[in-house]
Amino acid sequence: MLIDQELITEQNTELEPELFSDFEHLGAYLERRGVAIDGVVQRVRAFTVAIPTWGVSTGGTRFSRFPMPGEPRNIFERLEDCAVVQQLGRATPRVSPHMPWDHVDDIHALRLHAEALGLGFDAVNSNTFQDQLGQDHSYKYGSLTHTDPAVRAQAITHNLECIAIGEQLGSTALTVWIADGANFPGQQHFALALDRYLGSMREIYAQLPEGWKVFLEHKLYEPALYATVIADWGTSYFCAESLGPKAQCLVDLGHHAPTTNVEMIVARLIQLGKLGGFHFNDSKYGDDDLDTGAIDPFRIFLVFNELIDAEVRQVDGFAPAYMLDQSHNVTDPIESLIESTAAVQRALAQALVVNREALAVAQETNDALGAARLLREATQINVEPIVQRARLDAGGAIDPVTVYRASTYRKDKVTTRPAERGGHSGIV
Ligand code: PSV
Ligand code: MN
Repeated sequence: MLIDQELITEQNTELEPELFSDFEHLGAYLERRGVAIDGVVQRVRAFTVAIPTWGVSTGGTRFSRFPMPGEPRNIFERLEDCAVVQQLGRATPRVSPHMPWDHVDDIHALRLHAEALGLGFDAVNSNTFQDQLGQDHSYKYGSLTHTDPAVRAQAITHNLECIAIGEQLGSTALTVWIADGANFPGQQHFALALDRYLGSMREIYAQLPEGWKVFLEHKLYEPALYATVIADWGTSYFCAESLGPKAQCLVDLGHHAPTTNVEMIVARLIQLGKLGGFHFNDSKYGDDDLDTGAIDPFRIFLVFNELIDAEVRQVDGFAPAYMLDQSHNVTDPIESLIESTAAVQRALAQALVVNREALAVAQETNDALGAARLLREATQINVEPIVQRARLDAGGAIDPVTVYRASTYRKDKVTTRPAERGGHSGIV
């Protein structure tokens, strides 16, 4: 055990009377509204979200990175920290690796290490947005869309390697985000670049194993500052549709212009049968990668409102993959990931208590205020006892951050994980 189980039990025993009383009160309140609290708890308990391996390291900005003492230095240590998040929160049993950041020679050993920690692997993320030491060709002017076929071939090969690694790890999806684009008007021929992307992606798609999916992740800008090849959900949808049924669109909440109606994009992709999954995070200005729900919890609720709507309507093939994609610059990543997981669970619980029959009536009768009230009411309900109960029932901590702070986990790691190098810049 990474965190002393005694500590969890001790704290849970102390908090249980208060939780049970709040839970009973909330149960009675929801019952009056026609919602059975136990059903909501079960749904929250069944929900899982993957953790990115890079999310447990201290993040950085383009100016600097301030490493945290005791932070993990390799994938094996990163998995340990992911296991702590899972031990306390019990909603994050899978990790999403990023290659080559998580590269090891013995992939089987990595899988066994994860299994011993009670973890499995989610989608593998490829990386053709950075050059690696000793690499034949540079991605400075693009990867899968590069004008030079040799560069494209190198990027394709890397993605195929990611699939091969993923197969050994027990993963069933590849996530492709490319940084390809242009900094200047005229620099890149828009149509030809997209053609080249499709050509490259077809080669990757053709090698997807049985039961695998490929997620296309769009992003408006950055690092390309004038135009990005896969900039929006429309382009992503077109590409996914052109590639075939195994290709789906991935929505990273931070990858849109500030006022974009992301929940509507989600609804559109659901309707078109192409919503593959999410990278959850929050932002105020750009792709800030802040903790989910830290800035605009209403937005994540509205996203879940669409997801639950799809579920209630039993939309064919609807099974999105959920992941957190955050950069923790000023917090202990373990704490941020625990809090962010809870924020996602809260949004789910709130979406589950929306009175959908009443909402449908309000929509059909053009009762704009009535419809808005139904959504607002759901977000005013304090669903915390549901989230806490789900965690407790699953064997986690009622108040995971407090337990983590009472533990000596990070302090111990400061000794056992001496820093390997100083701070450096870079968004990860
Ligand atoms: C790009 O900003 C992104 O959201 C992609 O998912 C990357 O793989 C990830 O961040 C990590 O840098
Ligand atoms: Mn992302």
